[in-house]
Amino acid sequence: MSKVILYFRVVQVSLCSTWRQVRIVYSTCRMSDILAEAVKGAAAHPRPEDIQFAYGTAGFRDKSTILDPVLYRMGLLAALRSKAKKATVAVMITASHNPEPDNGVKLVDPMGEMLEGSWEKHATDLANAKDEDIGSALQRIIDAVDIDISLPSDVFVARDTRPSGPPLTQALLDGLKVMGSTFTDFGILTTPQLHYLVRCHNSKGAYGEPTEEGYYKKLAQAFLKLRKDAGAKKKYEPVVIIDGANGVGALKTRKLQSHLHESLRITVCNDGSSGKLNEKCGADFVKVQQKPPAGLEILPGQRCVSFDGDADRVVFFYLNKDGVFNLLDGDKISTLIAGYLGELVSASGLQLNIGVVQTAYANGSSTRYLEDVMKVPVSCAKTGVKHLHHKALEFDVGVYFEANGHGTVLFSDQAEQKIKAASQDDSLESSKREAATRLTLMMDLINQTVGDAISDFLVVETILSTRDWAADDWNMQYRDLPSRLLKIKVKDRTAVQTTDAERCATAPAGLQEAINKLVAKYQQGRSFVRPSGTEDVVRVFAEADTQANADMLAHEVSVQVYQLAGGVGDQPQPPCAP
Ligand code: NG1
Ligand code: ZN
Repeated sequence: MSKVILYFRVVQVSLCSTWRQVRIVYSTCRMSDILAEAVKGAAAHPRPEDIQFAYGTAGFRDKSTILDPVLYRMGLLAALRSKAKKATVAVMITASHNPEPDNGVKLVDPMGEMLEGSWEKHATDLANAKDEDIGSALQRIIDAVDIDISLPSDVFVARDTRPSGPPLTQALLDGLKVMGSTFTDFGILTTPQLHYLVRCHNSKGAYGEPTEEGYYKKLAQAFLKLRKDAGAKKKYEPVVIIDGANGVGALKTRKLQSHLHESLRITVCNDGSSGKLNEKCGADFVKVQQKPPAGLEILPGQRCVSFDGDADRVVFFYLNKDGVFNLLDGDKISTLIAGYLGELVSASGLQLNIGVVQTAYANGSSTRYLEDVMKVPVSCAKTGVKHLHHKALEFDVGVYFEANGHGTVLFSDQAEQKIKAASQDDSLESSKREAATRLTLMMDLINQTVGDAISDFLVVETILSTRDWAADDWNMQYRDLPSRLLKIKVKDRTAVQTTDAERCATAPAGLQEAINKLVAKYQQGRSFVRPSGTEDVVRVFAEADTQANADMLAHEVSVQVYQLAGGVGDQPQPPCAP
């Protein structure tokens, strides 16, 4: 006789204005009913047979028009993840820096971390299951993870400003409802705000107040306290122009502004009122094109900031007195932060090790500066913040940034305790206690859950103000080596495989040897290739002593990728002479 297990399931969820007020009506049902309903629900979210989806470095990302079935299935999966973790999880609907017609979805774990790696396979399997097989696909996950399906589930949901966001949210909520999950739809948020909220909620408020207002208050309070004793400045000007990428970062910066009072004068450009999301603007455009975004009028010396489409990346830039564009990317941000935190740690007298985590895309000059001048240990991780995050946990204070501006700082629990204790220890010299107090404020200002453009921007402003630096002073810490990033279309990008944190290609045969030979021709040459996790391309990176050489090395390596890894379309053409 088959065992009949009765489960509670939610049949009605009424959303009220705050997350706390969710009215839930329960009824009972059987697991087989839930699975059958999941299959039935798929009829409204049919999956096209000919498309394969993959949960990549940033979840699922594709043309928004084909994502409806994926969102429905991620609703089902998020409910299972919540049951498995016995905690609230979150789902963010965004395609970050991609063009507006794209969209995407990623799951966020209870403490605001990226979805645990082993679940990416479950996500991919469920997204690719035929409509009629959804029940068995869910059952396989339930069995593999040993999930107690009778447990309740709860999911936080948010999206960026893409027009495809609302219908995709609906598909996600359909999946959650089928699973009988409670949920809170926060509407439009930045990705890091959602990470913050789920952590606050699961830590029962220990990380902060679990509301959007609470987020602004936490950051603004720390920022204002860190500025309180700032004396008159000669070089640092509290004036900044923000390129909001025509996305959510612009809207949320406006909300933050009122909390900052007059401490920082922010002009928000590319706020979505006229331009398109990420079109000729935003952090990715500025970093890859190495030029200012459209939509900004800037004078030499003015400090400018670019966010990406979901405000988890930030880069700074300025024109020098000769009008030449200068980029201050994730590498410059991490050296700035590591240097300052290092000084505070030594001033506090605490024994804490600080390390920096980069990827192979980090500019070679930044790595040398950190290791040789600052004497800070540097680790290299695979592309994708989850890899950097993981490595950063090995330090008491781990600063991690991708060159493109995605990054944050992690303080270990032990470091946090020591810092807090020192800040309250009356027996310590006042200078030590003050340094520890500043560290506690920096911990509040930093969104430790994930890279956060708004938080990182405030951290940089704090350090520049403390050091009384203009953008030029910061930029002079080290000089970037010229670099070039290209992408090549190939038949199957998985033909390219890598090892050693992606710095060495193991397939196709002969590619790495060819790269080595080319690199040897150039002064300070370095190059590597890897398949993108978010686009159907192979990325080629090169750096060398001059821009012309970096461009030529990148081109020559691209030709090798094209020839050895099954390039499609026309063979890459050499760069035009300047
Ligand atoms: P892919 O497409 O895997 O290179 C890009 C970025 C990553 C990361 C992800 C997620 C580069 C070269 N790559 O990944 O660093 O940010 O997007 O958004 O910038
Ligand atoms: Zn992003």
